[in-house]
Amino acid sequence: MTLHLVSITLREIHLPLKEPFRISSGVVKDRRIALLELTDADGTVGWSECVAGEQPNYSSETIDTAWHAMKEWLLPRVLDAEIAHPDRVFALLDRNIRGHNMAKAAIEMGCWDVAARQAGLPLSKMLGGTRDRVPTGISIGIQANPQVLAQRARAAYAQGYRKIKVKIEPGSDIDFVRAVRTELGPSVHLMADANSAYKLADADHLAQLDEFDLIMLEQPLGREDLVRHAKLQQRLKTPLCLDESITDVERAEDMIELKSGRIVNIKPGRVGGFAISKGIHDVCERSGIPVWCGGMLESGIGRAHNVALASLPNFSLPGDLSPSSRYWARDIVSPEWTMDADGMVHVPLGKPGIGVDVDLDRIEDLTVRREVFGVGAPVS
Ligand code: OSB
Ligand code: MG
Repeated sequence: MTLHLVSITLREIHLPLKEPFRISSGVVKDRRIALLELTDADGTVGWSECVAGEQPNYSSETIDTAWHAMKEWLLPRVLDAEIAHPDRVFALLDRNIRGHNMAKAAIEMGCWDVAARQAGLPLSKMLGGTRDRVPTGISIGIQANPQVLAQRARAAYAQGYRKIKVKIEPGSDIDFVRAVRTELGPSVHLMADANSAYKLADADHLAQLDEFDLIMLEQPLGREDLVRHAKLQQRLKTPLCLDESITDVERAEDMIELKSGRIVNIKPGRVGGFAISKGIHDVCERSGIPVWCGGMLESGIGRAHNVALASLPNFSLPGDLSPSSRYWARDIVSPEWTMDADGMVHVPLGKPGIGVDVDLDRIEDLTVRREVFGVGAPVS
């Protein structure tokens, strides 16, 4: 099996969220999503999604920087190259190109879909997945007041979600989490995500969260702050989980060594794709650190990639994996992603690759920008 990509089409679609999603660093209403359609010399077509947002408020990347990085530096490296296995793609993209992990990941993950289809394997199996269902979780954005948040959380729990995550920021934190814990009772898996909104000087304030028995507190401090996260962890009972800080395998090793956190959120887009995600998964597994799959408000294509990754054995906590209807009036894949009565998403194991059909007509309707590279590209 060898990859030999002859054409990659980049499209930007606009997909309105059902409701705005607010985190400590910004709000998003309409997603601008870059999609990749990758064609191999043997005719196999794979799909992937770039998770970079419109604004650089989560990481430094945006859809526009990712588009630029793919067009100028990254796509030329994979087009017409003979690639023995998709686990080689990250190294090919990473040599002498710093950062741009979401752009690299989009290409790398598309290569995994192509390779899985060539091998006749579901993407989950291609990656080493062992589960056929994965538990869902919901990430609820910052709400106007604690009562509204508590009602949102109650409704989500009633729908079947196995984990409730609430976004927090200074001014919308302790009372908000208290209201949700009171509403849901003590046994529901509840957590909070601060997206780097605090400083180490807020340690005493954050320690007030300890009384709510959160399963974890995600990324309270800055993305480069592994040392300060370690100091904060010493002062909190609540386990810290790192998201933004874990950008590669070495950063996961540093977290473990420094005790900066006890759990890792793996987002394949943040770390440059599946090969590095698997590396982080393995390092954490050896150290007894649970991991779970984060989300970036993906369309049904990115969700397919996340579900496949979440089927690996050490993804032992529910991810930020919600059904299509939580985000969109209508998704761009069929069937849409749903959860069963137990709050589980089924891993599609019935066909090769991502396991859902891409609705090309709908994508064409939603497309606002399109560029073809390789075969079919305009002659310049
Ligand atoms: O920090 O996990 C995060 C969305 C955008 C940016 C950052 C984050 C999130 C989420 C979304 O929490 C989770 C989802 O996709 O449902
Ligand atoms: Mg997060």
